[in-house]
Amino acid sequence: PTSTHIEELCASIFRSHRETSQYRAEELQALRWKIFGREEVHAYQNKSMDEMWQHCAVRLTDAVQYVVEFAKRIPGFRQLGQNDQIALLKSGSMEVVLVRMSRIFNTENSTVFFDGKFAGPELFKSLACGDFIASVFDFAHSLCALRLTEQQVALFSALVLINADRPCLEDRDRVLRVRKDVELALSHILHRDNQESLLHKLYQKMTLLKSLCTLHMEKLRWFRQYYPLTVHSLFPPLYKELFVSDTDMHTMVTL
Ligand code: 4D8
Repeated sequence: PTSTHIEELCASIFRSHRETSQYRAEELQALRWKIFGREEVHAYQNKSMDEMWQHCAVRLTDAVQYVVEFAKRIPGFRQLGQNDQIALLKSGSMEVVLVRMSRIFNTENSTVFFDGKFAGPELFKSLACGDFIASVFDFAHSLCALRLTEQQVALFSALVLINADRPCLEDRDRVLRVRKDVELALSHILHRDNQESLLHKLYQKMTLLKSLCTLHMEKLRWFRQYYPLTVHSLFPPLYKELFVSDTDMHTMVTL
């Protein structure tokens, strides 16, 4: 690929990211003063475990939908086979949500924008997975510490999604070809920004993301043991298709 080709790819992925991220950086900055008060936090903490899980599943699915839209706009993604598009989203969409969380994370008080205000980890107490929530917040801290630009976040997100090592891919070579271009695009902007040392750190973050998503799946399996009907009847179809292994793909195939 020529350097204009790579420049165009950078611009295109950046545009896709901008058009599919719910909030702009300036908007978020202006929202920082909105923090849940004690009473509000208690109301979340006093929800029953299944009620809070369902609530979070709905919020998470909302965020995932924007990531699906982002994926569709990555040059080359739609040209992959349907099954490979689904396989990439199954393993990568949660990871990109967690990357996006760092845009919306306030490191000064360890809070994240959730349900209209900023919330600390204690708000999620009734999920009964404190270790998972703590790891997610730690990850947000560590990603924020890299101080990525929006363009770097965009290309990193694309790289997280287009991963030829994901299980169940039919045409791995094709995914690899798309990935090579995204890698070139990321190296290109890191070179331009004089931040080549970031590349290695970003690859380390991908390892962390993978373990966080494994933990999410473990927590979900655990929850489902106790509340199979909540998952079956009340969780959003897209959430189930992505994260519950024995669910058919009905929503996903209409991508
Ligand atoms: O832009 O869509 O408004 C988190 C979810 C973020 C999970 C969302 C969440 C986000 C993960 C709800 C529950 C990150 C934004 C809001 C909702 C990502 C935790 C907090 C999006 C960025 C912040 C702001 C719980 C949005 C990790 C795990 C899920 C379970 C079902 C138990």
